[in-house]
Amino acid sequence: MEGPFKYIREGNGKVSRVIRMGTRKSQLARIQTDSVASRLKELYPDVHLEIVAMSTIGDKILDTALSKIGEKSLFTKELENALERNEVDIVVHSLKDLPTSLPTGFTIGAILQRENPHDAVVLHPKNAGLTLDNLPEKSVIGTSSLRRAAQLKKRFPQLEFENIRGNLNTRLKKLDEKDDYAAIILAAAGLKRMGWENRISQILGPEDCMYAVGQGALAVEVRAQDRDILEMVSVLHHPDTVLRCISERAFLKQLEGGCSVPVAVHTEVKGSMLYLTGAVYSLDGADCLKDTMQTCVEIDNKVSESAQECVPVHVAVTANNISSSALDAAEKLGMDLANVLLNKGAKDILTTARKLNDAR
Ligand code: DPM
Repeated sequence: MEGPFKYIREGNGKVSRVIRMGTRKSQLARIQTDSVASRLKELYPDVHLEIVAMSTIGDKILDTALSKIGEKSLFTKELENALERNEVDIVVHSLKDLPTSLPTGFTIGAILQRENPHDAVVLHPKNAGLTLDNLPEKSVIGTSSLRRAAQLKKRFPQLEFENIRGNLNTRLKKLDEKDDYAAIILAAAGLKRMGWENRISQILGPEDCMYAVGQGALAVEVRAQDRDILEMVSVLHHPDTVLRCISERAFLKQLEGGCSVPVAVHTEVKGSMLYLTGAVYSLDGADCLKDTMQTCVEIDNKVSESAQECVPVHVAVTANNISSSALDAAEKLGMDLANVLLNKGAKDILTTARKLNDAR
């Protein structure tokens, strides 16, 4: 039992490899990590999974809007340090929290089937039965997402928008126990994973609010050189989700946007076609550039050889078990759509939004 791997002798005398999974300490992060752990356990009954919990900058700074902290890998840095030091082998994230480029040495080895990617309205109990359309004028909606605020300000000008921070538990508590917010906006996927689906009073469709790049999908981050672990987690890839998310991430990357810019997307796979709608907004939503493009992502059987030296990576995702021509097409779709919007002035809209946000 040589090498960098840790092994354990089980009660029955059998020796199993130990796979350590790093997670943030928040309840959502734990639930997400546990769900990937149980998938892995089903697929590989012989591996011994260990869960290592740690806090990140994003968990520690609770009073500042995410978009203002300015730390790029807010929720990921401590976990990546642990990966690098071989203290953990796998880290589970919400894909939307992972930057479009990862530091050297890391890659996304799996993207799991996407949950509902849309945003949801959670009402203060006193407003039960109402919707964003008929809440009283000047009702305060809590969100610190520039993307949500920009789209909803334009669509519902009679409402007011204010920041709300903290993990999901904190936010729901702030909503229910105080009278500061009439409603808050959260990702439906997070609410569902927490078992709070019953708090969703309205799902926002694309005409109201398009979602964030990668929203609703879980991602497994691993060491790029760790071929064993990469191969092990690659079976978790959900091909349609991977193609959609690669196009979304390529769109964001080409725009040079991060997690703190008002950029939104909507994707669909229909047959062999991948459709991507992408948009950029000014902070008040008044300026908006939006377009839709599509490409063919027919899954051929030419999957890239995993034994080859140079493993292709698409916006930090390694997916050797998915047709490389489909991955290339998805990535190109995102870049092409971004270039269309950049030609119409997207850069100016985003630069102004960033400056105004920093000055607040
Ligand atoms: C990112 C944003 C937010 C999270 C920005 C955005 C929401 C921040 C806020 C990049 N990450 O969406 O425009 O409301 O102040 C986050 C959540 C989930 C992953 C929670 C949520 C769970 C759902 C998922 C925070 N990251 O958005 O309600 O897996 O997509």
